[in-house]
Amino acid sequence: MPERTRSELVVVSNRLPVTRARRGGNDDWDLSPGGLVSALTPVLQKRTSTWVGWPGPGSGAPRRLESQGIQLRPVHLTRSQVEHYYEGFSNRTIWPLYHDAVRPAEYHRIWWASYVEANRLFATATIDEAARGAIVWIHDYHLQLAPRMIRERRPDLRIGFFLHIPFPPQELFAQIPWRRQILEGLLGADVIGFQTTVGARNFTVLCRRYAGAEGSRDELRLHGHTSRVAAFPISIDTQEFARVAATPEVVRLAGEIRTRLGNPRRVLLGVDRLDYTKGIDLRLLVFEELLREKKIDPRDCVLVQVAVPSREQVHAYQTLRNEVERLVGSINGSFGDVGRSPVHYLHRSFAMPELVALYRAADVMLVTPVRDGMNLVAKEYVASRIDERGALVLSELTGAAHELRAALQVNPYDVDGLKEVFVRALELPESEQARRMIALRRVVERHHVHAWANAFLEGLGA
Ligand code: ADQ
Repeated sequence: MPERTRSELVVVSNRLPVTRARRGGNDDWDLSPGGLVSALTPVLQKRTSTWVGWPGPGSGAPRRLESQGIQLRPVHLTRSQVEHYYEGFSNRTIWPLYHDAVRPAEYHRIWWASYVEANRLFATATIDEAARGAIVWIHDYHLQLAPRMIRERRPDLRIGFFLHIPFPPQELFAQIPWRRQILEGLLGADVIGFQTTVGARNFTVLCRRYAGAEGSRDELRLHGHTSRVAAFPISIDTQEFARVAATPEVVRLAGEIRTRLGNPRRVLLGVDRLDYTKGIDLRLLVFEELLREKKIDPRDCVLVQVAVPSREQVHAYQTLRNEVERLVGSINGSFGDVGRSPVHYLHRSFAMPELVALYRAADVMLVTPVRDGMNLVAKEYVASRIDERGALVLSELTGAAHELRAALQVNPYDVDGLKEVFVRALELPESEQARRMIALRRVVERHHVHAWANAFLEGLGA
């Protein structure tokens, strides 16, 4: 292996944030835009640093990469590891279970074995990259065993772990046949961060019960090692959203979107990864019922639903896609007319300025997950509404609801409650829109993603 400098900071996530770009007949790798990348780039560029992660299926990434002064260390996974560790244990066991088991979690020993094996691969790559006394920041549910695996071989490192999704209560977590190993894996970290205090509390209760850990609510001890447990609610690059929202291009595009929709009186918007936790189907059912009961007039009200393709190899996601597309078809078939559709469904990814233009074009933003660690879309909508207009309908079952108190909050399982709040949002007087939006904007202005990253790293002693 060529000589290289080991890193003072190593970030580890399942996915390496890169996309392949072909330039002049050569393959180049760019850092993909996104909240985590924009939050961490300034921190990473301040010192020698490496990002460890899987470059994605069949990407053919070389052993080492570099982009914008950050070293990238690809972890290559076999087809079987992708199937068992990633699609299996991560996305069919942990993901549904941690989201209130809204789909049944499946337990297979072969998936677990692969999860252990893959965590070891990430741990080994991290150990290889980290300088003596370095800071290691591990992200998310795919890598819950890595903190302990790393600590066992490198006690000199400061290890942080942040979970982006909810951490479930005892009644659910207790199902996992390997629950003790997962808790012990996480307790290898010095700082363990969650999106909410509820998640942090669930974790401490479980560690005492199933891992034999001792300590208080925010400090746990196991085998002579102490971990700090706390909530670090993630946020967005608020300034960047506000800057993009003010550009003439986005203002023009927002106007153009409304024109292309036929200048309806009201535009409702949903923007989600196509995931069964996001409540897209519930939202469509409520919209359909309101149309049927003539509480919404399809001639002056349009719903735009943007759904980014996600985890398409997993059966539950294929079923969800079919269901969403069936509902869209049924609503448009029943309530549309020639040249006029009540629902505009876009199954693809958008560049950030286009997304911000959609946020600016929407009178009502619908964020209705049945469970969500945080939900950045809600925060992005608020940050983009520099005009202090628009209404945010927000599920109580998101992490964001803990902070965005001035949103129109709703229990997504309560169909009548949802119907009421949709109608209320559509008719919200401008003065109330402004009052609420000003309060919401204050939250995201004060608490942005840079503050989040700094708080976590300070907690780690960086
Ligand atoms: P996700 O489940 O992916 O994240 P979310 O927080 O809403 O959910 O983030 C989605 C991101 O994708 C947003 O930044 C959004 O702008 C972007 N996006 C959505 N639709 C898009 C489209 N069509 N084109 C381009 N971009 C699109 C997980 C957890 C969340 C937690 C985050 C961060 O499930 O609860 O908030 O991590 O910790």
